[in-house]
Amino acid sequence: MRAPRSEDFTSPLHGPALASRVGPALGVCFAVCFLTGLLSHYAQQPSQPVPFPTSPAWGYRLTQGLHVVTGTAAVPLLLVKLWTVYPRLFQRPARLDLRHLALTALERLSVLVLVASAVFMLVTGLANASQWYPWSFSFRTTHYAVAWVAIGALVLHVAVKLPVVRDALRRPLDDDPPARSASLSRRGLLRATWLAAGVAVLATAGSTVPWLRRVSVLGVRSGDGPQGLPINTSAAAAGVTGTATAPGWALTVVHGARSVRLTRADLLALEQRTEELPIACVEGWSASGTWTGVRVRDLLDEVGAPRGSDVVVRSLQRSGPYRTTVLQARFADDDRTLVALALGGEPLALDHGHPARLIAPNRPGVLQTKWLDRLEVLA
Ligand SMILES: Nc1nc2c(c(=O)[nH]1)N[C@H]1C(S)=C(S)[C@@H](COP(=O)(O)O)O[C@H]1N2
Ligand SMILES: [Mo]
Repeated sequence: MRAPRSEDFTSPLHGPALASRVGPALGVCFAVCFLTGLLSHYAQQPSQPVPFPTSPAWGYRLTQGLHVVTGTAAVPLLLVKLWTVYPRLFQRPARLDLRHLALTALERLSVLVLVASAVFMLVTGLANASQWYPWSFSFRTTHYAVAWVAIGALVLHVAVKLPVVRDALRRPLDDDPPARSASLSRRGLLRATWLAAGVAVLATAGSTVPWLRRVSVLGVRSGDGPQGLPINTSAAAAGVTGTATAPGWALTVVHGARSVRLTRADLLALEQRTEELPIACVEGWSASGTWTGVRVRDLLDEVGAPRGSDVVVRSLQRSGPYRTTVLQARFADDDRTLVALALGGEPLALDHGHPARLIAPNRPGVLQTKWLDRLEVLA
């Protein structure tokens, strides 16, 4: 017995011919995933040097949908890519001088970092999209930090491999004689790869695209939930069933020494506005709703808050990362931003945030605070 060598892997499915055709598709998925991920991370920063735009209202819905769809499509692409190149792991260094050995070791290390970080990104991303958290670290911070490692290693990898890719793409796909016992041709594997990526896209895109819902077996919570809208955290899970249904509930709006307390009846007596706005969850699902309620700007006027003020939004929830959010001035001043009291013409369901919830255009779902308690204007 001896350890395998790269020459032992004779299948035409290994090597640059396929790697350089699957690689670019994988690179595009990673690039789209990285850019949309940066955007999503920035959108969730409480303080933003460059204010995040409030228009188009469906912008975050599109970019986060793309994020999850390209990440899912990357899974079969990465698996095939690894299959095409793994015999290189067994390649002996061509020469035994120190400089060559060091370069080989460096190249392998960079590939190791790339593969490990890419697998980490896809596994944590998919787990998060299916609401499974088998870890104790903060998902967003870690997923964001490792993204930089992955993209850095990817850029290096592309730069190093560009000549090999160019050379392989110049040759026809089936340039060498078919292997005697090959049960699958290069063309065959390539077709199967595009098909698998296409199926992955269809299976998740329905979380964003309503008419794809029926084929989206992997789409998480696409059509369910009361009032035709999915639920992420229920009132029971948030521990607010009691406080959210208490007859004494009132929304407090505070600006410095001035404050008002508005019961649901008080809020319903104010001018009501109706806006069509999506909930776009970071997990990739999104759905549009017709929301009716009071403009946040009208409430801020009640306590004399000037335009351009950030607002801290607090919910009745006592623990959990989403119980308070910062509503940046641009969102607070946007005419479409509401304290919603109704959804689809019916009073807001308890799980959608009764007695009142925040809804703003082009804002990550995780910041659309439910079960409101207070709005505090920041100085
Ligand atoms: N107070 C509070 N608000 C919250 C959450 C939460 O856990 N607590 N979850 C957020 C998330 S992650 C999403 S996607 C939306 C979902 O709103 P929906 O359940 O009405 O569809 O509510 C947001 N508002
Ligand atoms: Mo969410």
